[in-house]
Amino acid sequence: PYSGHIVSTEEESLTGDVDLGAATMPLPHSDERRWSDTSAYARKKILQSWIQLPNGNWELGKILSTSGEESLISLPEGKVIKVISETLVPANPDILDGVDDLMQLSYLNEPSVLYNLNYRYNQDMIYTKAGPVLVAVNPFKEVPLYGNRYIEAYRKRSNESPHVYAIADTAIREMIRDEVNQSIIISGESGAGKTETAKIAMQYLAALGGGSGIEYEILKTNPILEAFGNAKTLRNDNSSRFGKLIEIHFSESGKISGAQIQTWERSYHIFYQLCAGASPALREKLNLTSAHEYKYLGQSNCYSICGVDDAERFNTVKEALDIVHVSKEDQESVFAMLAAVLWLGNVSFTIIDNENHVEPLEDESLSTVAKLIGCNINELKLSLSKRNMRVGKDTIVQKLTLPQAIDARDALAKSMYSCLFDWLVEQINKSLAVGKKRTGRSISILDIYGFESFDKNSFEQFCINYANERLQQHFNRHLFKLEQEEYIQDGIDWTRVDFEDNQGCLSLFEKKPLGLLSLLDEESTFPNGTDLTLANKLKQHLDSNSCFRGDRGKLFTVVHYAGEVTYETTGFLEKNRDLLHLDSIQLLSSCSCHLPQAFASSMLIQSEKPVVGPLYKAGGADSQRLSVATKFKGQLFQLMQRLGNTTPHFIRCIKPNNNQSPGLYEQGLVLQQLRCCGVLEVVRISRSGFPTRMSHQKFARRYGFLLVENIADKDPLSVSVAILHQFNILPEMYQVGYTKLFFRTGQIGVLEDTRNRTLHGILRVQSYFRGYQA
Ligand code: AD9
Ligand code: MG
Repeated sequence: PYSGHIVSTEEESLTGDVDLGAATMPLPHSDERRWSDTSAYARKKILQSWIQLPNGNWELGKILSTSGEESLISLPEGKVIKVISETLVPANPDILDGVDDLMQLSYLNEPSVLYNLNYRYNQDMIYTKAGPVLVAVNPFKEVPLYGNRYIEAYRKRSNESPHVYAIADTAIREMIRDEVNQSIIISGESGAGKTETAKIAMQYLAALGGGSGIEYEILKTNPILEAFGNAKTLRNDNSSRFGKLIEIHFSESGKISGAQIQTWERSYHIFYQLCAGASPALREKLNLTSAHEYKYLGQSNCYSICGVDDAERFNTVKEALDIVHVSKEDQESVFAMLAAVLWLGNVSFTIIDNENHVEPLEDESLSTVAKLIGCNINELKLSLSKRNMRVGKDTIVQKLTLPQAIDARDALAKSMYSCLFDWLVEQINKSLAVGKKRTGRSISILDIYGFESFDKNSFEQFCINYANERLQQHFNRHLFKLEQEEYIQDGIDWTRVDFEDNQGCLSLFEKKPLGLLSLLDEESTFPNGTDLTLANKLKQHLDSNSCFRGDRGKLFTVVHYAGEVTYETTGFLEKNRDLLHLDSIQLLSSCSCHLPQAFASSMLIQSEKPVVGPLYKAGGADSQRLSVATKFKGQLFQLMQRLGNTTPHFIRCIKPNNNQSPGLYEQGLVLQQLRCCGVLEVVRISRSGFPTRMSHQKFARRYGFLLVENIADKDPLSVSVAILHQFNILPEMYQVGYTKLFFRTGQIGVLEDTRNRTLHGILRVQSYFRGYQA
């Protein structure tokens, strides 16, 4: 029934050191992934093959026979089908089932990779290596892989299976050995397990570097940042709404001496926790009611998370705040700001004239906000109903319509919350500060949103994917460096190794003045700019770029390393302009409470000191502020600079299903993530060099007997070179190093064929004689 079904997959292959020791060895590494590329000999040896079912999933079949262009395959449930041999994808021998490094697979094609991860996942082996990268598949249940016994085993290196602990251990060792800072870069989709993985890594570092007590504080930053920075989303009950880099500092003796945290973007479990867990006295003071009463919290109609007790969590957060030395008074100010944000969301408006201008209703919400932030109620009213605009040297006052007033209200709430988050991180950093005695040694853990591609992609995906493009380049360059080191060490000419980089796509984003970011900023400054004029502008200037494609209307497509993503410009300009107005900043600075004042000054600093790039003048707005995209780019550059001075270790988290349920492994979903997080890219990169390596000795031993000329007494290098010549292997297909031979993919296949044919001949002759003797 599946006959003639053509499978289309990307090219891929395998790499690594080939060990061709015994005659019963597994098939050598080769890039044979299609039947047609498979040598005649290999075809005979391949007993199993992958068949793609109409639903896209791969199934393992036994090859019964092959005649002409068709093969008979038996499937597990006893069905026998006829398929076009072309569509078969070779499967690995059973002996390789569940290998702990994908590079050990003989056939490194997509179904084999998927199968291997699944095989391990079914046995709770959620970690697998892909060369230098650790792949972690989210178990969505507790797995018995953590805790002191495991930490001890990895510290002593008595357990060698892939693990986050092993990565953390390597980072510590390399930090001490090379005196170079390290980083652990964790990426993956929402809900894939990045934050959990980061915590597991921190746990290991704290266990090994602990002693001073500061490690305990560092671990306690997790519940605080999760309360203030995480929220329940459709895809993850505990989704981080911010990116986080935590830099853990070590003393000369390898003990933790402090830490620093950097974050980007933010949001909220804490609101629910506050509503559920505040003491009666605090409730009274903040005029708190239940979460149901707040408009900002009611938008999703979800007030609780299965298995989570918000009140209990609130106590955990308060304890953690004590531990990182946030004073009780400051804690109370923090809760007052939270309550103010909640009440602000309940402020409503009433129309005051026949031009639809509005002003806030003077009710409990408005008065509570004014009380909590310590401002005059009339000033609060003014700032939510009027806007001062500078036109040339004059200032004019504009009255707000309902949508404008709602925007102003929400922008104020959002920026207060984001300032609060930043302020909190600052307090934590003060508490964790290393002090003057900096040793310069650190391990940074980066927990950052992975590449995203949805049916509809907007400004958020645009920024996230741009960041991932940068991280991917960091990753590529690191792999390239590792490869290069090996080539140089063995004295071969590495300039002949071409690595395809993603620089093209990055330039599309960053080029000035004609790149995506510059054009976006330019259009954002035009008062008459719209989503459509932006789309047209991009198409007009970028259509000749091979990484860009203009589509109809507001759509455009970017060719990312992980695949094409089509973006829709709807909302781009608005999201890129920073909506907060000077009036709101002035309001905050007039408050009598210290937190709002601190917020106002940090907002002013932000708008006056550009990190990177030109100042952005919002059309019609009143203060000079950086565009969101430019700020994002500046932060990204700072991040890359910090990572640039470290030895990176990569962990890729994979989400095996979208239901957050254990034991369910969806092939299509996993495959798409393997592509996005660059695991298949590792394979491609290794393949573009000389991925097959064999020592001169091994090569001479294995193929020496094929030589016509008898030079068996010569040294392995001469024998190897003689073999290469006799078989006319083209010079561009191999390189001779000091200790090893390096081959392009597939080259060993020819030699293997000849070797095996010859061996079979010898065996036949031998068995003939044995038969004769009997
Ligand atoms: V998001 O981009 O912040 O929305 P993350 O951070 O990738 O996302 P997170 O670490 O929060 O995902 O993991 C999601 C859930 O998966 C957790 O709440 C756990 O229930 C589950 N998980 C992840 N890793 C593990 C693990 N190693 N063991 C057990 C896990 N459960
Ligand atoms: Mg997270």
